[in-house]
Amino acid sequence: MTSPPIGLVAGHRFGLTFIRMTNNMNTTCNPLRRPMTLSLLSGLAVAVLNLLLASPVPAADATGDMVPLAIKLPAPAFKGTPKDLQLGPNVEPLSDKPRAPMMVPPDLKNIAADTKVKITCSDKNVPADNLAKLTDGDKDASDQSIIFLRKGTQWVQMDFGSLQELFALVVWHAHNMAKVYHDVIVQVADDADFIENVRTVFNNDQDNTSGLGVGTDREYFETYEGKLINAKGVKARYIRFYSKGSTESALNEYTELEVYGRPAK
Ligand SMILES: [Ca+2]
Ligand SMILES: [Ca+2]
Repeated sequence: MTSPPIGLVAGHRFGLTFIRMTNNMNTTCNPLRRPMTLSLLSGLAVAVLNLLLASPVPAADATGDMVPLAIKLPAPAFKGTPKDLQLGPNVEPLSDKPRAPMMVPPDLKNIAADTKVKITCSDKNVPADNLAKLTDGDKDASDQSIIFLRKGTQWVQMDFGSLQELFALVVWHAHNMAKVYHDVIVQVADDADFIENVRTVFNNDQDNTSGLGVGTDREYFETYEGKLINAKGVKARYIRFYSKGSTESALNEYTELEVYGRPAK
């Protein structure tokens, strides 16, 4: 958006060349100086006219035909933050304004909600019907909407069955009170064991206590809006959502996960 349209750059360069050429001609006393200068002048006039007549580049071209991502939000369950909360050094302040929408391609859907998606997790004590709660559309802050994974670094994984192009992820751990989750990491891979072509989409584990690398993203407060992560069109079949407890509990809570994407071409 900051770079000038190509026509303007070309016109500017043409102008500079024109000035240099006329300067040279003034000093060399060329008998052809006058007609040449006139023809150059008329050429420049045509160029400027073309530039003026050319329709301006619409701003929408920068984002293509992107649309704002519509996310269905649950009711907020708390307001403000307690003063005695022990926070790390780099926590995003809690905003009291609604989040700005993310611009995405128009043909996306929440592919996590597809019944063919296979969901697994690192805690073998979590029954399969509990995992189904992660994509049932219920994002409520109440206890029965939340599933619990044991303490330590834990993950929830999705297998989409085929290569997908991922644009937006939304994560609701638990928004029943003001809390900050630790070691929130999202990775994608080409295999179920996360060995092949592993790419990190989000990582706020700044002290690397989960051992997946030093994260540069910020910690954040859990809210009814969930955490919206830009996956920037990364292509993958598998995705993993990591966490390592919160300021509230060593346990890992999950309420809902949404993945907005489309089949990769
Ligand atoms: Ca749910
Ligand atoms: Ca950490």
